Amino acid sequence: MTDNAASPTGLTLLGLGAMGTALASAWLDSGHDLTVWNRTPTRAEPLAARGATAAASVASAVAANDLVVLCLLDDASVRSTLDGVDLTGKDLVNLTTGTPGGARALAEWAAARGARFVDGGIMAVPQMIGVPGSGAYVFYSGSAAAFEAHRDVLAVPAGTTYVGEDPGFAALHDVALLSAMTGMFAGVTHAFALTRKENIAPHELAELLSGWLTAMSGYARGIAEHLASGDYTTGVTSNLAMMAEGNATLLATAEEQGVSPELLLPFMRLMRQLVDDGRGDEDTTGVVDLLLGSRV
Ligand code: FVH
Repeated sequence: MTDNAASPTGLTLLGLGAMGTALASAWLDSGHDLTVWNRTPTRAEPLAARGATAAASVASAVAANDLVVLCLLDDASVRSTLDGVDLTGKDLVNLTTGTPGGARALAEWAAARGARFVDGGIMAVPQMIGVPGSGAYVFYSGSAAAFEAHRDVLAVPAGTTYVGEDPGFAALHDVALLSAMTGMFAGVTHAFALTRKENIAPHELAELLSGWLTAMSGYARGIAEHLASGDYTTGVTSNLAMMAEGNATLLATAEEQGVSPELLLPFMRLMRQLVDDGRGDEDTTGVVDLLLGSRV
């Protein structure tokens, strides 16, 4: 839920790419006193015309407010942008996408400079920012005190989901969801390849895929139940033995249609390994353990 009714307060935003500009726009729309800086200064001009203060340097932008939000390309650009700038007493909220380890290192780097650090993982594209009901939200982790101090301001462009004091957790949640999305993209891509040469309209297939993937979305909750209980056989309706046989049909169909199975094979091999280990009565939860090299 966005909260465009938050009391207007001042903040600084470093980085005015596609996402940074969308964030800036939401804060301006809600009446916040916004100072912006961007490496390429012309990107600040449209925002300045709408009331933002365009700072001439990173140092003056940071000095303008206690809350400093960063939305840059990567961790390296965050460090190089803030290099040599006085961060004493500042609250840094880093919305730049990075790894959990990178966020933890940045938190230490910020603490050594007297700043509190909150990392964020944006679960949205720019078009969803500042749009009530769009479903946009941001995972936050790191300093709970800093997050609480700025929760209302941070809730203006997108919903907020705080996932813990570990500064790496926002990135870890972000990447976990993006990784699942990548697997879904792979499956959808394979499905379109299977039907591409036939008289099957892409839009029709898209509707069918959308409905089917929505219907299958409970899969994640089933895995969670098994991981929580340690019993991978409870409530299994489609077991591995059956699915592994079904995989042979998927692969044979790919061959008939002249489609490479390369997007499917890695997962199918791990399913087969579990069946060969005598675990055909389970579902795919055991693949989690195979990926980790052991059962946690
Ligand atoms: N756009 C999206 O759909 C995704 C949604 C999820 C979150 N990501 C992450 O958000 C970060 C910013 O993404 P963006 O879309 O704003 O990216 P760009 O439009 O490419 O803008 C990049 C900004 O970073 C500045 N920049 C790049 N390198 C440096 C540097 N070495 N020093 C200082 N600033 C730098 C760049 O400045 P300029 O090119 O205009 O001078 C832009 O302001 C990102 O982590 C996504 O993964 C977006």
